[in-house]
Amino acid sequence: MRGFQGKTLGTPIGRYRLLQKNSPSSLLLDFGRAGGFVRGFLFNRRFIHLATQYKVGIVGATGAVGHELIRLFTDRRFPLSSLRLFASARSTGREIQVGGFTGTVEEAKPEVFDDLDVAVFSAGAGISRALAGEAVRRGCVVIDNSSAFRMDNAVPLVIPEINGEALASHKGIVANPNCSTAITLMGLCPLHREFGLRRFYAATYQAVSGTGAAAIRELEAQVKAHVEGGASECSVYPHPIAFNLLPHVDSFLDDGYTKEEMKMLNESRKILGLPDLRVSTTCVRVPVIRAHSLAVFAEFDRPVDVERARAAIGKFPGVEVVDEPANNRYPMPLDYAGKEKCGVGRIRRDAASENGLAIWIVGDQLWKGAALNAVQIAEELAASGHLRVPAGV
Ligand code: 2RA
Repeated sequence: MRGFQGKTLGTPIGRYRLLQKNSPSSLLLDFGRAGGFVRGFLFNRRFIHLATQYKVGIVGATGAVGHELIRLFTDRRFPLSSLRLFASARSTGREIQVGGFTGTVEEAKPEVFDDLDVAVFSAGAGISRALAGEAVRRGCVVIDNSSAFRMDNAVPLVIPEINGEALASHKGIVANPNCSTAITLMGLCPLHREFGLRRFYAATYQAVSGTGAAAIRELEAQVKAHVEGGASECSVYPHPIAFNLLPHVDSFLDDGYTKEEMKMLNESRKILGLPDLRVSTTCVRVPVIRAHSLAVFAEFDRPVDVERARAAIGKFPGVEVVDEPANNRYPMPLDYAGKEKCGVGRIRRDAASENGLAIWIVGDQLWKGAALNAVQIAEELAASGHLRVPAGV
């Protein structure tokens, strides 16, 4: 597909110029007609003329995910008639520049949604709970990156490559999964379709940018202090993160798991449509700037085969296999920062279970684990004609 990008191709029904592969079922392209090209989506093999351009808002535009949302909405040529940036009152008036885009931050308050078609929220569950309902009542579709609505039965929780069909039933809000879940399922879903997933165990290796910009600064300051022989100061994390590992992501629950670990269980069940799936995870924060990694041990209903596993992952959209142990080739976070695809390697039989596979998955948690997945949802909603609040909501 990449080879076609930007090229004009003649077909029996006309000429087209491919601009962007948005998701497995949707391409953004210009279709040649007498007198020029018209822009649209090719969605499930139907051409949808993009007469519409969308007024888009980003709530939480000052954060790390907010910046990536700006970059992706503009770079992926989403049909924008405007892109407005929102945050709390204390950031009002701040100028944000990302790539070739410059915008001024406005205060996120209910009235702003009157004039938006879609808003991506990435400002925490509290803001989402306070403003998402207001936005929908005012006719604005919400794609929510927080945990506020993920487990709400009325809200689809979507990874377009896996359960994009769930978007058709949205009632104004679509939830974006937690980063660790999204990256895990990009590697596990193809194996589930091949062998039938029964349970999985995982250990995560989560980059500090998953906590936010202050955590990146803390890691860098601690590394510098170590090199210069000074003392490490901790404010974001309870312990030093430089040269250390913290088996602690999000807060602890009464049963000893953390909230992050329970998200892996609950969100995986919902996205894969497997209510009885068994999941046990230990989530670990590591001194890596960007891209999460996971060691996953999965058990299946049917007998597994490593070559079939490799082939299934290799043809799944949004994932690539990097698995050449003899050449020291496997996915690593430094290679996946700012990359759309997730990488899977170290694919082998799990020596401790009957129908088990052990795999290693890496993905950019700011992209596939957050901003990219949200923009893909917006693209899929636009391409399928669902980027509007349904009547009667
Ligand atoms: C993290 N769960 O701590 C967050 C990002 N969504 O990495």
